[in-house]
Amino acid sequence: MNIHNFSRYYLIGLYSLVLMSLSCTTSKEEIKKRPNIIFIMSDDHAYQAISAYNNTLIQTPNIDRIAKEGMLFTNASVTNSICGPSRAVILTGKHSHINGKIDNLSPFDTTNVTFPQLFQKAGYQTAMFGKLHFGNNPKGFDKFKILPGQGDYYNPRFITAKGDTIINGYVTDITTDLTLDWLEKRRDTTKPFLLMYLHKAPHRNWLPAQRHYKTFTQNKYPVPETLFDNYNTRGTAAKTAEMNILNHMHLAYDNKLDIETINNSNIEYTGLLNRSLERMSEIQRASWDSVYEPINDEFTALYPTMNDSTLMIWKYQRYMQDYLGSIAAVDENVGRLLNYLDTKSLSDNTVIVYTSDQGFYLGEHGWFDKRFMYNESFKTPLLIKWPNQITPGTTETEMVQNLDFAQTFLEIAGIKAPKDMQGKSMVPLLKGEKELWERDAVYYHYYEYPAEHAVMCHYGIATKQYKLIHFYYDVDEWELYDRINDPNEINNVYQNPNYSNIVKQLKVKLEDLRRHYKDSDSLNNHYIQIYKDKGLIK
Ligand code: SGN
Ligand code: CA
Repeated sequence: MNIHNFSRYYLIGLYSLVLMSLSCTTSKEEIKKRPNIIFIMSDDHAYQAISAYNNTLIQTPNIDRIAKEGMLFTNASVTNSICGPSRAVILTGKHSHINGKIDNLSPFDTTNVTFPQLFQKAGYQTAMFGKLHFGNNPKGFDKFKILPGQGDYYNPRFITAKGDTIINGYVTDITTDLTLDWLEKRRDTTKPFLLMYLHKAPHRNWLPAQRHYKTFTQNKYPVPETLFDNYNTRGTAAKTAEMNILNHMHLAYDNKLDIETINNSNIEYTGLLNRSLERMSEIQRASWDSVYEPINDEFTALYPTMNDSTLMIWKYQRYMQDYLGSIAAVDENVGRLLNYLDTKSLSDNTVIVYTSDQGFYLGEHGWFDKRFMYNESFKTPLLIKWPNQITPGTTETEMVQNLDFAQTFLEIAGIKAPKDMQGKSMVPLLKGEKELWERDAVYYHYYEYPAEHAVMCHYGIATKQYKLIHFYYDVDEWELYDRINDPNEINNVYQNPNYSNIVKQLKVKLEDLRRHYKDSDSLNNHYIQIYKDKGLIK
């Protein structure tokens, strides 16, 4: 090589190096500018208990702030209304029958690809704090501290990559402390972050923070229209479900009474209540007793005069006091987080999502718990704030599902979503580009049966106007609800001749959806066989 050629090659080499390093810096800079995402999820938080949706039960000013500064979804739902499965759908962007986590009984299959893994690969910092309920540890997180299983309200144990640790205090406050500590001290500030901040509250058995005992136990709440529903116009599943406040809510475990003094048949649940309180320190317990013991005395005096109706109302009030009391701490802590982001000037480039792993019954149809495709358990709260993208104070009525989170977050972060994810990015809705959004029906499938609360297996389709449900195990029953004319879903009009054409059309649509999402009777049989193999059913 002559000197001339040498300097030419040398210059070309140098130029490429400069270009390469420039493009690296640019992409690092680009990555840094990507929005942070904070996914806040509570466990069993009914939309009815968020004042942005309904202000007759509780005021949640901090959660509401997310909608005030962003978007409130009034038609968000889950694909399978139960904890672990909902979380698996969220992380994988795939229906339960595809990701394999059909119920709370089996562990999550960690060979599934989850969106946090993709975020981590793309240069995001990732962290998870609070409740996961998977039966194993999450993949794709730089840092996690999660509760084992359901976790405890008081002085809870946390699982970390380095082993378990017990943290004294109240779970909702602790989950926030961990989150703020990570944001403030532990993350790599040169990278954008994805943070999953997951509350255990207000899951059963609804233990509030000490500071809320007094005020909430004195409150009286409006009684829902359908509290005394007798399920006459519904099928077998509604009649046989074991989640009626009068008949299935435990006076001791749920209503926190020392029931041994009242009714011996409930003794085992006194034990359960004691188990949920036994983690309390002496001071915590004394504070609990000072508020809850007088309630016990009051009930003991009232009990002989009570009939089914007065007992139902009494139990409903007790249920609401503790359930809403445990939400008060969630709202305060969401406020702590929002204020932190403001103070640190992080709010402008952070997307904040507030949702629940499913909806919940607050006495509608006489129920507590969830699992059904009926309204209160199917619908989930969803509030999203994305500064400079979402017009503040917008209400969105389009049907979105927990299935859509993965692709939504990936699109926001500019990461390519795998082709086999089954949701739809909500970005067009968030940006107000409704014309780019197309969806006229959503699919649902619940499996965990027989199990606590005895909700029969069912799948179904919901459009904005109708809901068609097929209960297919132990019974073969169809139900149709006119969501617009019968929002309380009191009248099953499946047999009504006026709706026969609708039934026909919806069945075709349902089969299309099942094909589209790759669900089928043979897959049902596969899961039924697994239950049989485990001895859960005969
Ligand atoms: C527990 C509750 C049930 C609840 C399931 C599932 N019973 O088993 O009432 O339906 O969790 O909830 S309890 O006696 O342990 O409180 S989920 O949100 O985790 O799916
Ligand atoms: Ca739940």
